Amino acid sequence: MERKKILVTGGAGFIGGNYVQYMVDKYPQYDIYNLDFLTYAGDLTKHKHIETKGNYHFVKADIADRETIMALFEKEKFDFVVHFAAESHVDRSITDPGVFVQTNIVGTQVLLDASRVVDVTKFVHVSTDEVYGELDFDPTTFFTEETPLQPNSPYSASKASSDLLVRSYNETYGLPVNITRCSNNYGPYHFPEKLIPLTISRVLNEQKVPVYGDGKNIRDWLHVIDHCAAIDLVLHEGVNGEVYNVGGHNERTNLEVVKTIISTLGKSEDLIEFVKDRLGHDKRYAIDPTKLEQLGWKPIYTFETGIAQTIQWYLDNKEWWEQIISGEYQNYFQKQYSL
Ligand code: NAD
Ligand code: TDX
Repeated sequence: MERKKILVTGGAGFIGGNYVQYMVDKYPQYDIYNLDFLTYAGDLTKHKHIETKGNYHFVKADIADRETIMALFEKEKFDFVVHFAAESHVDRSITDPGVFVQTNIVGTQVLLDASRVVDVTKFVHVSTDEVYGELDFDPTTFFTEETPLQPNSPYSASKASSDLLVRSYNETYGLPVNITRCSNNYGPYHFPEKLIPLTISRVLNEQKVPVYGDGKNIRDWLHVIDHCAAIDLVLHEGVNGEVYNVGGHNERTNLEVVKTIISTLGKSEDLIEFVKDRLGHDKRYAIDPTKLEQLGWKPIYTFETGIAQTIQWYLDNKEWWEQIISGEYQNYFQKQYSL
């Protein structure tokens, strides 16, 4: 296979980090450039074992820093861009939306401009099912690629805006693009502000787990490695200009997820604490992945096998998440919850 230069933005975060490791291992003939600003969500310790491999490179930069990004693209002339970098947490977007506009919208536009200048052969924009808004509890309804965009949180509004910019660069300038819209991910290196790693880490420490509202909201869960494989497939086989939904039909209420973790760890459900609901809390997400399946994608994990693997990973990698929850995270947690 031909040598290629791939820029992965946000490769120090959860999904981008897993994707970088997946690509470095799978494609020794590709040079993988991880560009990340190392915000609170970025951490490079996860890449210690690939740093010595000749095909991994790291660049610290803000995607919204136009001058730096333009200079980097002109120097490296990337073949592919896979764009993960974003502010990703819905609760943070409710308390501080400004940085979501700056990173998710302005930052994406800077990357699109730079990609045009060097004629990248594919720009994959990693988006989310949250841009479609919410579904009601009718289990026969799903988000398809044709569902209208109706984002409800500042986070999802910023992602929908970036999706529209990506679409417009394809229509207007002919930049080759794909947009992927995945459901909720879980797996190794998930930052412990999100429901699954927050629950695992708190249950292991015998601390209360905050469940918003009545716990009946539904999310459609996918193991991060299945998401990485989907993005790899879209990068190589995706039809120019197309959107692909990614999901594995794993709908669970939040309460079911929390109870599964508690029982796997052999702890008491008394740890559950119902707290006030998230503002504008989307009721249900559920993905119809038919279009991606037709491209040849199939997930390897069920929710049961994936959550078991993930819980074991958090048991085996305590030092990674303990170092996170002992730092600045404490201030965030105190402000967000009063447990
Ligand atoms: P994350 O918060 O774990 O990681 C984001 C990464 O982006 C971090 O390493 C951070 O340092 C970096 N970053 C933030 N601002 C930056 C900037 N201005 N310049 C450069 N780097 C910056 O996020 P994640 O959960 O891994 O999500 C990655 C992408 O996948 C996001 O675009 C998100 O919208 C999308 N997504 C996430 C999920 C999910 O369940 N987590 C599902 C579907 C789609
Ligand atoms: O403490 C909590 N208690 C709780 O009940 C937290 C953090 C969450 N929740 C609920 C809210 C949601 O219904 O659990 C569900 C999942 O919450 P998050 O883990 O914050 O994920 P979500 O808001 O669904 O968004 C995630 O999936 C789509 C990612 O963070 C996004 O980046 C992605 O686009």
